[in-house]
Amino acid sequence: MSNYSEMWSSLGLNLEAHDQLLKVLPPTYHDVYLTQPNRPKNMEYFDFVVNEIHGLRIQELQEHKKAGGKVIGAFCVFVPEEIVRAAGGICIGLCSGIDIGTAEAEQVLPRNICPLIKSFMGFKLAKICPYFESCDLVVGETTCDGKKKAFEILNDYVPVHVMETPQMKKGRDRDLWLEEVKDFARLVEETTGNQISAATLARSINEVNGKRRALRRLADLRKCDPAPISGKDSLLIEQIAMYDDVERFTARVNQLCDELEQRVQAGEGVFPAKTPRVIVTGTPMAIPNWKVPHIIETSGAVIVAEELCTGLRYFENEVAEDATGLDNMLENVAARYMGINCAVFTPNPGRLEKLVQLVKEYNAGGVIHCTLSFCDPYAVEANRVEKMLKQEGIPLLKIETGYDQEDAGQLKTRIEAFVEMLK
Ligand code: BJ8
Repeated sequence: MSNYSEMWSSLGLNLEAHDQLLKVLPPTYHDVYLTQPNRPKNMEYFDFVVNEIHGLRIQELQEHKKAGGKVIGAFCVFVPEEIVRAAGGICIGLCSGIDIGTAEAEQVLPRNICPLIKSFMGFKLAKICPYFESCDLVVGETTCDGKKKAFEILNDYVPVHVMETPQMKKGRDRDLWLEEVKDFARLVEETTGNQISAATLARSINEVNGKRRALRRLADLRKCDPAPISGKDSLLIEQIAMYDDVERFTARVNQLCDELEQRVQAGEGVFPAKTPRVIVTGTPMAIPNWKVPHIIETSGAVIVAEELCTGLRYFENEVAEDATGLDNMLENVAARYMGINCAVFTPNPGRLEKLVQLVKEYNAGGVIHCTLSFCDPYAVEANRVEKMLKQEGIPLLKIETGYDQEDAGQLKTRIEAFVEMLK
């Protein structure tokens, strides 16, 4: 990475702590990613993006801000990116997947809280995330209790707007969500100083749908046996989707898919044909949380799909593009997001049905349910998942883990035994 020290200090980062973070990433990335055999050539772009994770993209955000643009950060896939883009802003995902800034986070949060929440709080309090420091506004949501209450604290350090995400999917919940989306559009207009018009929103919907279509194309290619790309590489792409430039990212994913199509035609894959195929489901795996996928794919299985928010939940539904007026477009935007099957909804049958459907479509032998420690919605919903998969005769392994590596050996033993059973 070139020397970005001046930019990082102008953002007010704690350079010493930030250096520590940047030292951890390259060796981990090397071991997890660069040692994989038969990687598609077009993964080079995504390697480059990770290599420049706190460099070039941050520079782009700063240039955007210098030209009068605004940056809006989000913690959940419920925040409608198309609205931010329609007002000329850039929307970036802020969820963090690494144990850092823990001491700072524990000054304001209980010790026993989901690591994802602790991580984003730690990133802000320890001043080590240039994405966070680039934000003019951050957007939280009332999904789980931990996040909801943490946003009150986060608001002491950065302006936070909280969207009320419903807990059910009845008519009145949908009405509430539509109002939230409209309020958000007004707030984005105020923040950016730009009005959202039917034309800008239509273009933005189309661009973000384009990103979703490219990711779906990639997902569809993973239905083939042998799998033309690893689950780890696919997860990485899904993580990068949250913060890279939309049009460039879409073009690169499509370019990768062209290569993967050729691989499929030639019968080439990253693992031999008939390698046990698994689907991962549960809490999101924010960058750089690659622990469980790495263990799975070094234990004799290939991950063929992620029923995660860093996965299918992020791109499986599109915003309908049939509306003409602004109001109808906002209705379409709101409706698309209500299709996300997060475990904070009760009941949440869509997620269970989807999982069964995915196992068939992707010809998977089993499911690995992965919950972050102290995440009640997913840990409790694991019971419903287990019941449904049992009825369908689909093998399931349930895992609960955090961001540390302490349980890596134990997880490997359990995952190897599960994969052996699938064989
Ligand atoms: S739509 S999954 S991104 S809320 S892991 S913080 S739920 S205690 S992240 Fe999520 Fe939106 Fe739902 Fe997706 Fe709480 Fe659980 Fe932590 Fe979680």
